[in-house]
Amino acid sequence: MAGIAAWTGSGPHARAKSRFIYKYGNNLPTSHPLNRRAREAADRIRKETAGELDIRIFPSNQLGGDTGMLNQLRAGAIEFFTPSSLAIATLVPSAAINAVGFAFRDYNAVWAAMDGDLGGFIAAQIEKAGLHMMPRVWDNGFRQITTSRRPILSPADLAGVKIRVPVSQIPISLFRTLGGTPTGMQFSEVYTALQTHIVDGQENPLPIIDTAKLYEVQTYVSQTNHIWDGYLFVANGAAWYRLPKDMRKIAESAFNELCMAQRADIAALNVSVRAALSARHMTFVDPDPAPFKKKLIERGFYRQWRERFGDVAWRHLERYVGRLA
Ligand code: X2X
Repeated sequence: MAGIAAWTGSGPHARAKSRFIYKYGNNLPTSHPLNRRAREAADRIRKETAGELDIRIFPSNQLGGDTGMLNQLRAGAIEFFTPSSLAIATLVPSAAINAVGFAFRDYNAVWAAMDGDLGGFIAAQIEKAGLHMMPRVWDNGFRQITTSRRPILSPADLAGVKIRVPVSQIPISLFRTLGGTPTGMQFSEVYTALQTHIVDGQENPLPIIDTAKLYEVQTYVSQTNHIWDGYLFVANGAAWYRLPKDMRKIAESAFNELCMAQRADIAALNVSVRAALSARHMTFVDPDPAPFKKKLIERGFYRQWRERFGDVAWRHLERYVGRLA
């Protein structure tokens, strides 16, 4: 970590002698709302604790890829990390229950679930793994497919398409079932892999396609909305409970409030980014989700994942999205 400067520390209390200096790593560029709002939260926490809790942000995979950061979080080498639902699944499989393909249709259902029993279920699973999750889940977004050669309009178009997905079982299973050729890869490798055509495409929400400049190396966007993905604000359990109670309260309320602002940022971007990316010469298509879902049902995707997640997790999900298969 030598030579890496945190993206923080310019506030009025930055030079106060802090009792707790905690590191927070993530995989996104500083221009993404997750980082902008997390920085506001860290500034506010520093101020409200009179500089005693100083959270230093390391964005853009400075501390390594998701797998590395998850290991560092468990070991206590970093105190905070925001894995996406897909990334946390490598450690807490049931925490990715919201990432079942084509489960959520819109944000009303997403936030009802994540701020309700489904989110509570996920938080409890994470706590059991020795970590602690802030109650509010931040927005990554609905994932969309980008490609370089041709747009994806139906599952048949995925045949022979090498598509990068996060290192996680569920998106690998999803794209394999749909007939594509998925490759699990850390986000830190994605831009170069697309640029050098190691893969033909990838899938991510529009705000990431924009802030990570994937439009420079991709041509088509297929708005499949195939997975709704969140960012879980997770702390190392021991490090979290080491903080005095009043400090935890300050931190949790700052994270929760700035999370709501971050969700609003993403909602605004969901409206504006399509035009911005079109202006950068990306071509958008809006496939009908029905044939994708049909193929998943026919090939037993939901049956298989129901078994893997277990009935309890599955019931929590179906309460918000209806019967899946
Ligand atoms: O790796 C990705 O594609 C990203 C940035 O969306 C996640 O964090 C899962």
